[in-house]
Amino acid sequence: MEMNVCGLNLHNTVLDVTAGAPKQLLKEGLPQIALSGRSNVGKSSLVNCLLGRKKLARVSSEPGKTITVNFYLVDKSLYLVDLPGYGFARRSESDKRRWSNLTQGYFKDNNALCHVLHLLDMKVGITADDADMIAYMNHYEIPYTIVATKCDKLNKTNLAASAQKLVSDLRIRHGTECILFSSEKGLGREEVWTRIVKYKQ
Ligand SMILES: Nc1nc2c(ncn2[C@@H]2O[C@H](COP(=O)(O)OP(=O)(O)O)[C@@H](O)[C@H]2O)c(=O)[nH]1
Ligand SMILES: [Mg+2]
Repeated sequence: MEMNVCGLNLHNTVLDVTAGAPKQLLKEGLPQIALSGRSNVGKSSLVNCLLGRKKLARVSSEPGKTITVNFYLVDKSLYLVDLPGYGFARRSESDKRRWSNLTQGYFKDNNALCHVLHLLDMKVGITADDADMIAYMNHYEIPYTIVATKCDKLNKTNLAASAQKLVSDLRIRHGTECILFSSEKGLGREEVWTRIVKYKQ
């Protein structure tokens, strides 16, 4: 695993802040690239893959119980921000409220946010909750790129076409790019890093 990408030393990565309440959120200072998506889309796995660490972010087959925003400080130069996942029907009303408070609190007046990587599982497609999240980002003019996760599960020959089809969905902002990704295979890791470094400027 390459641990020096785009001039960043990935050995120098720490989970700097875990925010469970809006007042704990960082919204200024170093540039932030946020990761959003439904629970189980492969967000923690992507964080681990990008940072070259097996267990920095907790991967689970169970829906995440903790609703927190995790700020990973990368080589003292940027934050990768892991937003809480959404879309679990079994979540209680109070959990949903906590999710909304924290997520909306994060986006509101955030001077450090540069770009969002929105994860979609290409096999699952755009769920109703994804559509809400995307509509929110469209409305507030938050810039985003789609990352199609778990691409190792799909037929290689159709990947590019499936990605194109995904981002031509009218609910996604016109002209949005889609990066094919697999944490399992490391596919797309370099491309995601290239975008992160480009967008953090
Ligand atoms: N086949 C495959 N499975 C993956 C990949 N990324 C994550 N998963 C699996 O999907 C499940 C949820 O992953 P996790 O990273 O915890 O998702 P999160 O809830 O979005 O943080 C786990 O069982 C992972 O092993 C991938 O690239 N390929
Ligand atoms: Mg997770």
